[in-house]
Amino acid sequence: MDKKHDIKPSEITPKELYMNRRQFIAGATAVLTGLSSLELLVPSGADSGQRLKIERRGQYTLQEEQTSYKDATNYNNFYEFSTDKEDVAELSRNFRTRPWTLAIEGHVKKPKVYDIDDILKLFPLEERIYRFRCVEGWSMVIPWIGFPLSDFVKKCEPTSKARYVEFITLLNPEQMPGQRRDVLEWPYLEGLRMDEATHPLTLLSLGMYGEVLPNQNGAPIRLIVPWKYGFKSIKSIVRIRFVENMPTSTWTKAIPREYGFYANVNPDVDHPRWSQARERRLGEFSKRKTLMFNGYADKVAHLYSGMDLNKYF
Ligand SMILES: Nc1nc2c(c(=O)[nH]1)N[C@H]1C(S)=C(S)[C@@H](COP(=O)(O)O)O[C@H]1N2
Ligand SMILES: [Mo]
Repeated sequence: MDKKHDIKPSEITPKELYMNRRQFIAGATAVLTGLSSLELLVPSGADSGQRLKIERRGQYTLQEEQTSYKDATNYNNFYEFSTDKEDVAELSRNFRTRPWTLAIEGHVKKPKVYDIDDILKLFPLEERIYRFRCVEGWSMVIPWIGFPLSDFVKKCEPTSKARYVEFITLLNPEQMPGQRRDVLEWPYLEGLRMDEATHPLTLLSLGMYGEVLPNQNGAPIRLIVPWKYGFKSIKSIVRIRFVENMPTSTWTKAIPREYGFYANVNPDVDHPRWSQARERRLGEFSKRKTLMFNGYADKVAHLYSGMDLNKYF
């Protein structure tokens, strides 16, 4: 076991509960004093379907046919709720996404615990239509709403020691029934190299199809890295940590020979148990060819020049 990166549930739960309680008190105080805030407009986060305001023109957005909202919201990998993709929507229906905080930690000059509604006010949102490819062989085209992670990274002022960024999902077995089982090690973890994290394609997403993220798609805030397999796009993030050494990722730790840290979409490097050459778009019958870096090679291939992609898969 990799001790350094092994976060025990006991290290996280009490603090998370503490933060949530504090946020709850802050919200209640706002109600009593008649302060209006976005938080009051979005009371419990159970308000699925709330429209999000798009404030600037989306970069790198595709002109490709979008996956239907129904398919995108009823076929989900989110093991915190279920390993059955068709059960996640129902099991996450009452997931509470308010109050919600996102902690920035590690090698930064500006560590801080942000309230999700303050994040919504701080960063102008844009819509970006991206391809999304799961390592299992299905794909989608989704109109995400969010902002570049690089905007947030800049605000945190990472020091020269920050070479990687680690992302951590909420740990809350009471709300997330899948976390009561040992199917994966909880909380779900992911990581990116600093240049990947600050690449302009990399998003923090808070919505899709014009609305706040449905719970099953990773509400209230998730990562989107469109040139990598879907498991890198970690959902329901509560913590972002700037670190010196390559962090682990849940899937890499679970099965290292099948899921590497990089996880770049690559039709030429097969998964040990299946080919990655083709994919099925949700809603389509026949398969299509998988594109190198999921079609984003012209924008990201340089990040990996000189690297053996068979070794660093
Ligand atoms: N916390 C967390 N994030 C996660 C997962 C998960 O199980 N838990 N599944 C990943 C995988 S394998 C995929 S393909 C995408 C699915 O995202 P979607 O449901 O929005 O299509 O989420 C990724 N992020
Ligand atoms: Mo996936």
